[in-house]
Amino acid sequence: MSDNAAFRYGRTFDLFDVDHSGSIESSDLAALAGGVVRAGNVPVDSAKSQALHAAYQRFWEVVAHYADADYDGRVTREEFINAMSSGMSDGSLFTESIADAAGAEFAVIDTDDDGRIDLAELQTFLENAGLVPDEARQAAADMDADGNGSISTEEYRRAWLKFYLEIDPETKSFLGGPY
Ligand SMILES: [Ca+2]
Ligand SMILES: [Ca+2]
Ligand SMILES: [Ca+2]
Repeated sequence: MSDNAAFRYGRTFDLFDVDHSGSIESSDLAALAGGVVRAGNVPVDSAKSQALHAAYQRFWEVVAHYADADYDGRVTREEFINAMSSGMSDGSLFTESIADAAGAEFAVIDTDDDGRIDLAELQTFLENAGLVPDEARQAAADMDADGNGSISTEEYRRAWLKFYLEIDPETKSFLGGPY
């Protein structure tokens, strides 16, 4: 495993271990989903919120399937990095579950349901998630790969897959953000 890969897997682990317990659990993914729902300002009992929670739990099940070597319901940093470096991240289950989760997130951020995320919608979301306005503006511009002023589902999905699967030591977490 290259240093870059180790860095990226560790960064992803830190993103998922929301409660800093030293392992990823189902409850971490529920907390992540809750944060997205809050930042998106959608009701917690809405269909969008429920779809997002369900997608994150499916993602957790995929991670546990590959990585929870001792079946204790927790994926330690070592288990996660071992799984990522031995094929989990190449598997279609993993990439499909990321795409699935990204689609559910997209729906949360697309507040007017027009099928695209306007830069203003994304900036509002990112600021709610804790970014300062300059960071949010930059992150939104970076995600708009074709520069047409809005984020398509494809642009959103690609940004996430790139975060997980491509080597980018500069990016500390998703879009520089805290979640
Ligand atoms: Ca944890
Ligand atoms: Ca929209
Ligand atoms: Ca675009």
